Amino acid sequence: METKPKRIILIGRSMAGKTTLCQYIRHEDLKYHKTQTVQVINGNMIDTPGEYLERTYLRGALTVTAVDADVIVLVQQANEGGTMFPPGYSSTFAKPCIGVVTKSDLADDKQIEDAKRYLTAAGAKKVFVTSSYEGTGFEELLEYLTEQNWSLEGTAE
Ligand SMILES: Nc1nc2c(ncn2[C@@H]2O[C@H](COP(=O)(O)OP(=O)(O)O)[C@@H](O)[C@H]2O)c(=O)[nH]1
Ligand SMILES: [Mg+2]
Repeated sequence: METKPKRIILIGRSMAGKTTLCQYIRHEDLKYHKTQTVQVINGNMIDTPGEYLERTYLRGALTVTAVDADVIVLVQQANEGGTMFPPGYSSTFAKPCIGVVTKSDLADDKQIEDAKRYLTAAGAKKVFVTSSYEGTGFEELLEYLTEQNWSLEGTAE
């Protein structure tokens, strides 16, 4: 089975948990060593500074950084109580786009539902709910990222 490395770019505001998410996935990679698929992810995650999203004049930098990516991951903290992602934001990239809700351990059900809704409105085709502290939600996320055919379901262009 041949897997082409997929480049994954994480976008989200400062403190949303992007770097922790990257680290967690790298750590999982050691655990799931037997599957080469997760290894494909390792080393191919592009973390981005929150300022790129928060400052309008820097948003162009995200578009440029994302040119090399295969999938866009919008990262939303579960208990943010708002979002930096405008509706339809994913259309900026014309790439497959998914959402990750982080820090579910800090949020109640309603907050998690709101966070999911923000990501869906931003254009995420699928949303995963995770906690890097509790280690929850990663199996589904990793499975999705390592599917052979997910690039086929991305935005048509
Ligand atoms: N409770 C909780 N805190 C988290 C989680 N993930 C990250 N954090 C904390 O949130 C803060 C910001 O995380 P970081 O990964 O640096 O965010 P970044 O700015 O998006 O890269 C740090 O203090 C982390 O320890 C999580 O799943 N649960
Ligand atoms: Mg960071």
